[in-house]
Amino acid sequence: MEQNRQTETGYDTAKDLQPERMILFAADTGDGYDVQKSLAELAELVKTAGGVTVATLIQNREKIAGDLYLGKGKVEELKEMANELQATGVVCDDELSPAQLMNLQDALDIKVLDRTIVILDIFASHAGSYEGKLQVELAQLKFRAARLVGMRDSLSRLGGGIGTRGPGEKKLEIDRRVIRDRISRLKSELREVALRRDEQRKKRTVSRIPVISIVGYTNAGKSTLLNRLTGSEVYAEDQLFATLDPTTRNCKLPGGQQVLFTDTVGFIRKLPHHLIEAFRSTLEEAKYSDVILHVVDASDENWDQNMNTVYETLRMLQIDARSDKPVITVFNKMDLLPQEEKTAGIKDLRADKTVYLSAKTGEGTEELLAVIEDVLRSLKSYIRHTFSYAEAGKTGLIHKYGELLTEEYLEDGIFIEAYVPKTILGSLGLE
Ligand SMILES: Nc1nc2c(ncn2[C@@H]2O[C@H](COP(=O)(O)OP(=O)(O)OP(=O)(O)O)[C@@H](O)[C@H]2O)c(=O)[nH]1
Ligand SMILES: [Mg+2]
Repeated sequence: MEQNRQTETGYDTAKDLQPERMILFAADTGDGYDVQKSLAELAELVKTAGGVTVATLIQNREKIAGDLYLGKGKVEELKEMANELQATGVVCDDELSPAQLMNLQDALDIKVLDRTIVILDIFASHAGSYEGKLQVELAQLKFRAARLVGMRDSLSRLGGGIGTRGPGEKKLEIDRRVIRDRISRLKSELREVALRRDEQRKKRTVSRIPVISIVGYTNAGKSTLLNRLTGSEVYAEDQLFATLDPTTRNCKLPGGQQVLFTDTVGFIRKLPHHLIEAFRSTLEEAKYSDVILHVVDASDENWDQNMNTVYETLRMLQIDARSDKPVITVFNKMDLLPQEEKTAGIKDLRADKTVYLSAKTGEGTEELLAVIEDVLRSLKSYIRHTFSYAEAGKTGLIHKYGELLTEEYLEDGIFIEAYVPKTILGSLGLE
């Protein structure tokens, strides 16, 4: 898919540039964090942003250096590597401070980026909707404003993302005040979009069709699963953050019940703070759902860490998975696992239900649908009651929102056996 590419500095850069050759680097402070794996993920991010990784460099050190992030000797080594490999830039796996960024740029004399810039860059090029574009711009500006603190003439060195040229004279003219004004305009525009979305949500709530939100690490297969379940053709691609805009599709469960599935932006470790703030209303989709469908790529060797990241991000968004609403964890891409490894040791103790499937082949999706029906039923109460004929309105409610098992017209009233949503028990006088 041809994407409109608008990078950190606002230039359209997709067309004529050679892929940037990047060296990735990180410090290993021995805090138990797997730096090797994190760099592998960073390489995926760089690839998605249109660059190639030509080498990686890790330094073991107890503390991150405040001035250069790495030690002086290591920076020298990085410089030699860059010369040798004709690298056009370096990418740090952590977010660099403005001082680190400038000092490194001085020392290396090539483009210096970090994980946050790369992620912002990807979001910028993948944003499709009006809201998505506003959100990305807001995140970029807030990020830029934060980095402007204490900087004057070195601004031109903040050369934006992969494939991006320096900001140029025009950008230098943008001072903090302009940025601040633009930020408040964007915020008010976003508030309006969010209001409109709230209204849509309310309509959905009134219709009482259960909403199931699909969450998960980026590239876990969320959109592929949505397509599989609802027969739609949402963009799904082997790249990070393919989806940024929430998409809702409806689906009829085998038992006949209508449900809505919502697919949205994926999570990742170290999701930039400004992005979370800007994308809050998008990321919070899950808050307004009845059930959370957590998709995990079981073929990723970091599946358990990724799972934790998703739960942590949900917590950060104040979505208290499980205590609020049921969680169904879907271990996806089972087709990629060798037969003997299937399901062995792969589990999620935090989920209410677990399903193993392949969104690609479709194997296991019937079971998932059955589990969804089961879980939705657990959100309902079983009732057996005879309503007087004067209460016909109540039986109407049951027809509309419940799952009717028996209805008999007797002398003294209407006998009903049904599953009804717990939320309408009050209106039925049965609480
Ligand atoms: N082998 C295999 N590949 C899968 C399966 N499900 C998804 N994929 C592939 O995984 C990649 C990512 O799938 P998406 O559906 O775009 O993943 P996503 O979770 O929506 O990703 P983002 O929107 O980028 O966060 C695509 O290349 C899919 O074809 C599966 O069950 N088996
Ligand atoms: Mg997707």
